[in-house]
Amino acid sequence: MRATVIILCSLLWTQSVKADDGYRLWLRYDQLSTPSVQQYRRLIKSISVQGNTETFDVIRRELSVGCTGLLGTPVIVGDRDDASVIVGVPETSALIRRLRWETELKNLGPEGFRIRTVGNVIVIASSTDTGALYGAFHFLRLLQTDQPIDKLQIDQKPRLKLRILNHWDNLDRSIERGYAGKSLWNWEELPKRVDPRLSDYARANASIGVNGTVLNNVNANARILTAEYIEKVAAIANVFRPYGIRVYLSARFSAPMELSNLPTADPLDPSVIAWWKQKADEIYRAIPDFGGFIVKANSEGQPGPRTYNRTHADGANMLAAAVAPHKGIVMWRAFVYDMKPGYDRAGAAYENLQPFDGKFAPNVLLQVKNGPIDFQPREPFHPLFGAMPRTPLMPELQITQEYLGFSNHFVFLGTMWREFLDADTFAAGRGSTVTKVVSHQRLTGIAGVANTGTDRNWTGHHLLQANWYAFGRLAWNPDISSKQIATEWTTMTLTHEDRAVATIVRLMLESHEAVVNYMTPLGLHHLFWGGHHYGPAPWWDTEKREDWNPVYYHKADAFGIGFDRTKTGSNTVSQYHLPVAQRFADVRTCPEEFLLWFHHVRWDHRMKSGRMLWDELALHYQRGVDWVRATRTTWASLSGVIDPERHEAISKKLVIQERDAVWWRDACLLYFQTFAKRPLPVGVEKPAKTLDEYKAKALEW
Ligand code: GCV
Repeated sequence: MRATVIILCSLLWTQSVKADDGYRLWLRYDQLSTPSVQQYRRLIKSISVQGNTETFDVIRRELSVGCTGLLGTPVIVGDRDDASVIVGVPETSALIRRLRWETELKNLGPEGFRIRTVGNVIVIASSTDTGALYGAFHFLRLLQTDQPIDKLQIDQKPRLKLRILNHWDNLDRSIERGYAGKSLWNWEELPKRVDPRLSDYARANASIGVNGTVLNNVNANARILTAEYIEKVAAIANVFRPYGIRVYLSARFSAPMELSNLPTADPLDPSVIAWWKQKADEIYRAIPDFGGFIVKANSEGQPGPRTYNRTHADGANMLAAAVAPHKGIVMWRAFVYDMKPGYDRAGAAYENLQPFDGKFAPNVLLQVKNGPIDFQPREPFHPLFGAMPRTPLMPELQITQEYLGFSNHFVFLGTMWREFLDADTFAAGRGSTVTKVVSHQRLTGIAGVANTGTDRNWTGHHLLQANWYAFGRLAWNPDISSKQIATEWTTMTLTHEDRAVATIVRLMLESHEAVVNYMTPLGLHHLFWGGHHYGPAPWWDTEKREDWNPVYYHKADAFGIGFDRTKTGSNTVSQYHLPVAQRFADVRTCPEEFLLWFHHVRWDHRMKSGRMLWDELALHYQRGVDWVRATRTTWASLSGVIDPERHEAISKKLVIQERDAVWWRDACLLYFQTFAKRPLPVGVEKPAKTLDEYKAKALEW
């Protein structure tokens, strides 16, 4: 008897750890071996998807593949009324009509859904087929994460309306700040051939509630707006539509000049206004549900309304008027930092845009990066959040890891985004968190700069799929905990083994702090090698703009280190509401993780630990390295629980991460030591190379 059990167990084991290339992401529907599968088999005998749109076809396929795979028994999927799971909308399902849920479904909105146990039947209902699709994915997630399904009482709707991935993809298929291969959009082959992978991309997004994709880089090429490319974009839109995903484009502000030889791109010029209107009409003829435009204007060399002495609001509103008749929107980026020399870049976007609060058209959102500089490993929240109550603000997060070790370093970004969303702006008193600010506007949304590419595993590093997943889950519900996201993702993607799940989740939750420790602890920022932003170069001072140089940000000198943003410095701390501004401005109350962001502090400043700043800084760097080493050991102990292919690929990445963490620690400490002129404290390892060696050659990825 015992022998049989063991043989059975090991059979299941081998099955669950067979090689996997990661392509299936979190949508792996391998047979479950958890106790709950008995209940699932009992309650899911047949499924009826009641509706005849392409989206209902997607639901049918997904539930069929998903349930058959997970349960390990064929599940009949049809449209009969006597099925054990029924999916539909009131118009298509007699059963759902009989339940009289019209009011509730209406309140849940077009993307919301209800999942209820009604007698012996599980009903997945919505007022639209897209909502039903989200419900179907939610239901599958319940099975994938071993949740009971006998008494279901679920009502859900997304908290943010626009949940959009921004692809910084160029037309030659390179990706700006992309580290997972080439662009998924094969412009040369389109529209004739559409890569089947695009449906898988759309499917993955739909499973986490992402409902929009900006196809091209915000550093935009005007060609995307030509008839030739609109046809290609339309072909992609056709693939995405059944999955509830709209396409959006980055619009180059000077396109009328580049494509039609207009003498100007002045947003108040009638010929320019007419050009954009015609362009919008042309796009909507090809793509009736086109989402709208995103614009990077007057930033890092991009054209914009300022060139013509017009305001950002003039530029945004002109485009907004062109798409408004089609219900399109404009996402105007707040990443604007051209200011007079000597100005603090962290305050520039606020200076440029806050005065225009209330001046933007109703279909414009201002897209604001989470922090005031540029996707650093840790930044305080952007002061524009809470400062523009009459303008919809849309956070922009960076899923791709431009400043976080590309696709080499394991860092779960859910915790970083949680920190940002939970930050209290005090805009309307205590509790005015970023989540609250951005979810209580007339138009709501969130954007994430994608980390996907043509790599077989999509994101270049298996564990970084979790960041794509986390973005979608937070966009759907910005209050969901990092632990929940990490647990869901791990269980769906890597293993169902409880202890292993707990271990991996712990590592995920610790990972961001660790990376901050070995890159930019205590509020340091932008210490990166110029251009590629991979390794450290705190000594860098040769960029043409002052604020592209690390020395501008850390300001290390014989006295101390850090950027004084208080009254004695740039005073951009005053852009925050009270009491946040006060708390950040006082060196005694400023959270230590932001100390050097807001203050220039003496090397021997006494920290909360009782240590002096220099020692504390050095120990943070060491702590980061120690974490990566410990993680390598922990990861090694998980071999056998995770399939060998992914286990080994992740192990290899951790080797690189350790090399890099050591490099970061040594390069930064050796350099800062030239100012601090103090020995490394006990517990910090001696650097492997000299400072000159670190300066001579960039860290390679
Ligand atoms: C798309 C940073 C990046 C740029 C990026 C820019 C932006 O500066 O380094 O690659 O350009 O942000 O967000 O527009």
